[in-house]
Amino acid sequence: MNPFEQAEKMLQDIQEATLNSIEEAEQFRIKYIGSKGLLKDLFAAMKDIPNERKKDFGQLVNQIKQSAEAKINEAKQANTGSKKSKSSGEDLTAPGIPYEVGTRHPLSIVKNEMIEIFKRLGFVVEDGPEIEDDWHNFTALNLPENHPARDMQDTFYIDYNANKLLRTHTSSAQIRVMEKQKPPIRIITPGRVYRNETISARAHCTFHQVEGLYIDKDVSFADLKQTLYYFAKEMFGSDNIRMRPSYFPFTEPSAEIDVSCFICDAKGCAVCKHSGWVEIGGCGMVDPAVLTNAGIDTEEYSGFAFGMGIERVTMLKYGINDIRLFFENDKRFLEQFS
Ligand code: 2U9
Repeated sequence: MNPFEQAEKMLQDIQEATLNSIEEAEQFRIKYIGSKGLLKDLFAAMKDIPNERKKDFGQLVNQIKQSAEAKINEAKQANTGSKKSKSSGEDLTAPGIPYEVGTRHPLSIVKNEMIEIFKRLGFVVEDGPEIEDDWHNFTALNLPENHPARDMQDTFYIDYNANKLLRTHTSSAQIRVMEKQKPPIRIITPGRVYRNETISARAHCTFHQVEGLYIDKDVSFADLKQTLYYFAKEMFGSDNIRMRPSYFPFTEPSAEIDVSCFICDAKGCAVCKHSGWVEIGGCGMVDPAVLTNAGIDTEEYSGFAFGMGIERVTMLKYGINDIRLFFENDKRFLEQFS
């Protein structure tokens, strides 16, 4: 066959071809117009065509190319759209199933917010073990054995004789920092704590705290108040706090911290029990006995400390009325914090 005959035959083959799938159309494309396809051979044959017939031959080759392309497009159109793929039986045009993106737990959101606020004041995050010993959880914090204040924090003992218990506050982590680091110390210890409490809407046997500790020369109660004032303003947008005298074994003087009710603007509501104030934690000047226990010279240094429950802060901020919701992993609850 001369090149003209070859070209005529190819055109006829192309026009008569039936392509039943995308895969067949692709094979067809490779065979005819692919980089090593038959059409390339025809173009190469052009050099052997006499000059006076080159134009006709060129037109024929172009016609072949256009016919092949049209055939491929036709097959593609006929085999896409809502048609099912023959190979898998899947509808390839069906919309995808979106990935479910998880959300941060509300306690993590609020914990991180609290950390950011205290970081802006120069506090550094520290951590400690959840399984503690008697010294770090109690004795060093001015709670010697048989001290009645130990009853305030019903303790889970892992092994009483082996001196292993679950920490009842993150203050134990702060004792560990004081033992290894000289002042100035400006730390917060966010973390999980455990207390043997009956579970109810207001109390749980495990919860989370952010405790803070600042030890340096000339640290005063005014510094403590200003720190908490800044926190309340950043966290709740409330620019008014008050301190009520209280008692903690590890601080003297001690106080409970109230913030003016940001829900009702202190006019009185269910959250503040119509008092205009909500309690957010406790605080005080570190008892000199605690500083001495941790090897810090009380002639040179003083410090303040504070503690807040993350659950309580979260409940206040989002108007949540049952602490158990935090531990049930109910998606309907958790998804509201996305
Ligand atoms: C050191 C010395 C003193 C931390 C403090 C409180 C007062 C307090 C409660 C708030 C709500 C516990 O989670 S809660 O139930 N905490 O009232 N915490 S002073 O005092 C320290 C800490 C570490 C070395």
